[in-house]
Amino acid sequence: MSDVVSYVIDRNIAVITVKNPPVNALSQAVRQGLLDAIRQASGDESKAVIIHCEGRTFIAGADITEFGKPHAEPLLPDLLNEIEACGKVVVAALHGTALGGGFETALSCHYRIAVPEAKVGLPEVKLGLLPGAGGTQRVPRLAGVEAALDLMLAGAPISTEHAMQLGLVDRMADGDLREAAMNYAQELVESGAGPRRASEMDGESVDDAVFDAAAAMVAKRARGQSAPPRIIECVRTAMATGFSAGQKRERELFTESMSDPQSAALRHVFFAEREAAKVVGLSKETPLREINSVGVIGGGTMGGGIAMSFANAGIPVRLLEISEEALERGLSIIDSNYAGSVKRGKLSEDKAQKCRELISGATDYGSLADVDLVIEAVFDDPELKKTIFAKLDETCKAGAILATNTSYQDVDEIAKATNRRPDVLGMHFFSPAHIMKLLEVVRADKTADDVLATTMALAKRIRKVAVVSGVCYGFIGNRMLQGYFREAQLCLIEGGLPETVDAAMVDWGMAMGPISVGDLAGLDVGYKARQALPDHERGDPAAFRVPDVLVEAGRFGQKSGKGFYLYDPDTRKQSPDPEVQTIIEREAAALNIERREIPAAEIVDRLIYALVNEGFRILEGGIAQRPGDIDVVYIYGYGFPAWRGGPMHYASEVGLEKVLARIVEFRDRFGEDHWTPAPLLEKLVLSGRSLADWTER
Ligand code: 3H9
Repeated sequence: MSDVVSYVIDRNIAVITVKNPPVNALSQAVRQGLLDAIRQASGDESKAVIIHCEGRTFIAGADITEFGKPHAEPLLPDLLNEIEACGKVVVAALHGTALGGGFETALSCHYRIAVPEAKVGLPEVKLGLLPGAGGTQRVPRLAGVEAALDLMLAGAPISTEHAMQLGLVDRMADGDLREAAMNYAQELVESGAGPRRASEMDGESVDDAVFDAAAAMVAKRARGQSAPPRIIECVRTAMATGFSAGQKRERELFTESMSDPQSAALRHVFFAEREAAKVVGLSKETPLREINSVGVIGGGTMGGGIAMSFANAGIPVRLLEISEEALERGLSIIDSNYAGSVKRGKLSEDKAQKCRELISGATDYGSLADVDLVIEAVFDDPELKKTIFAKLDETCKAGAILATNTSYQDVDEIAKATNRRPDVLGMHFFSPAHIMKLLEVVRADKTADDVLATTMALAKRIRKVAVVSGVCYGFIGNRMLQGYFREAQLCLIEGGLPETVDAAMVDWGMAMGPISVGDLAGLDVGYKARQALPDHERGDPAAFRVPDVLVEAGRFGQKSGKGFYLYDPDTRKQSPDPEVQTIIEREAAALNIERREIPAAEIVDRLIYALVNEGFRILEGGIAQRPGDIDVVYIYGYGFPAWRGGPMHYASEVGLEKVLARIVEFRDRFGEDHWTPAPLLEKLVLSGRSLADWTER
C-alpha cells in the first residue's frame, strides 16, 4: 500500500500495519496510508479491521517535526473521524507507548487491546498543546470528566491496567499481540458486537465545581502556562455540546496553541533534550564499557541521592564512608528517603525494598576494587578529591570509570592525580540527586571517547537528562548562576526586599525566587567559599554585604530557622522579617547606595540577561556544545520555566538585538565590570545572524 502503511487480509481480518521508525509518528505519509487502508477495508470482503504497528511502539503521536509547517492533508482529526465511521469493527492493538495523536488514533478505533507493558497517554500539554484529534472529546465520553482532565493536564502516560480501569483499553493481550488482536476482532464479529464509537456516547453531566477545581489546580501547579486552561475549556465544551461542536472548538484551540510561543518553546525543549544526548564528534559506533556495578564515595545528601539513582535503575551500589558511624548515618538517610517515597505513593513498598537492597555499605577502598564505575561525592575540596583519586588509581580495576561529582573544581587537575586520565570525567548531579533529572557530564582534557559515550548512555539508563560540559569554574549551570545571584543581591541592596525580588522572578515563571534559593541552600555555604578567597577575588562587595551580615548574625537560612526570611519551626512556612529590611537599609546606607523602587521588569531583565550574557560566553568558549544544551541545563537543574524554552531560546524569542541593547543600557548604568556584552552576542547582532545560524556554523 505504501512504504509506511501496509495492508493484508488474514483469515478474513483486514490487518493495517504502520511501519515508520523510530516511533511510528503520524507523518503525512502515515496519515495518507491509514486513510487509503481504512477506505480499502471498508469496501472489501474483510469482516473486521485491526490497526497495529511494527517496531518498538504503537504510534507515539503526531510528527512533531511537521509542526509549524503548512498543513498537509489528510488532517489527523478528519482521518480519525473516518476510521471511527468505518462500518466494520476496528480494533487497535497497542504496544510500547501509544501517545498523543497515536492514542487518539486508538480512541477512534472501536475497541482497544494492549500488551500489559504498554503505556498510553495524552502528553500534548508538555508541548504546550492540547490533544487536537478528538482526544479532548472522546476521553471524557469513555472515561469520565475527572479522569480525562487528570490524563490530559498531567500529560503522564498510564499503564494498560490503569487504562482498563478507566475504560480506555478493553482487553489485555496474552502472547503475540497481532494474533491476540485478530482473535479479539474475530470474537467481536462472531458475537455480533458492532462498531462502538466514542463520539456517539453520551457525555456525563458534571457539576461546574469539577472544572473550577481543575482550573484552581492548574493556576497553582501550571502557573503561567496557557495550554492547561485550553484543555479544561475543551472538556467543558465536550460535555455541554455535541461531539462535532466540541471537536470544532478543540480544533480552534489547538490551532491557537500551535501558534503560541509557549508551544514553540516547549517543542524546542523536546528536541534540545534529545539533541543534548549527542556528543559532537563522537561516532554512534563508539564502543561502550559495561557498567554493572557502581561505587559511591561519600554518604551525605548528595552521595546518598546518587546511590539511590543507580539502585532505582536496578544497578547495585557500594557506598563508601570513612567510618562505620558515618556509614550508618548515610544509610539511614537513604532509608528515610525510601520511606518518604513510599509514603508519597512514588514507589511501592516492595519496589522500595528491592532498590534499597541493592545498596550496600563499606568503609575500605578495597571494596571498590571490582566496581565498573566510581563516583566521588565528598566535600568540594580539591586537595581531598585529589587524594581520593590517587587512592582510586591504586585500588580500582583497569577500565573502571572514575567520576567526580564536583560542582566547581577543575576536573583536569583531579584527573592528574591518577595515572589513567582517559578514565576520568565529571558527573555533576543536582540535589536531591535521586529526584533532579539533570546530569552535567564534564569532559576533561583527556577523557576517552568510550568513557564519555558510556556515561551518556548510562545517564539515560538511570533516567537523567545528560548535558556535556567542558571544564571551567562551575561548568555550565553554576558558572552562569553567579551573575544571576549577583544581580539578585544588587537589586536587593539598591532598593528591593527579599519578597519583591523573589516575587518578580516567580511571577515571571521561575520555580523559586533567588533569595529563597539562597536560604534553602544555606547562606553559610557561599560565605565560607568567599572567606576562602583573597579579597580581590570576592567580587562586588555590594553583592555579598547583606548575606555576610546575616551569616555573621547566625542566620544561615532554612536550616537555622532564619536567613533572608523567617521559617516556622514546625511547618517551615516562610515569612518576611522586618529585621532583614532594617539590615538591608543600614548596609545600603553604609555603602552610600541610595535606595530606589526597582520595577519588577528591571529585576527580571537584570537577572535573566546576566544568565544569557554568560551563556553566550560559555558557547563561544566551547564549554557548551550548543545553545539548546544550556537551555536543558537551566530547565532541568535550575527551575527555569520550560514554557519559556530556557535562557538562550528566550533571548532568541526576545530578539538578540533587543537583548544586546538592554545589556548595553545596563553597562552604561551599572558599569562594565558586570555588564560587558559577550563578544559572540555582539558579533551575531552586528552580522544580523541568529543563534540558529551560529549553531550551523
Ligand atoms: C500530538 O500528537 C498532537 C495531536 O494531539 C494532534 C495533532 C493534530 N514526532 O525520545 P526518544 C523522535 S503531539 C517526531 O529518544 P525513547 C525523537 O526526536 C505529540 N519525532 O526515544 C528521537 O529522534 P532522534 C504527542 C519524534 O524511546 C527519536 O524519535 N506525542 C516523536 O526514549 C527517539 O525518541 C508525544 O509528545 C514525534 N512525536 O522515547 C510523544 N517522538 O533519534 C513524544 C519521538 O533523531 N515522544 N521522536 O533524536 C516521546 O515521548 C518519546 O519519544 C517516546 C520514546 C516515549 C515515544
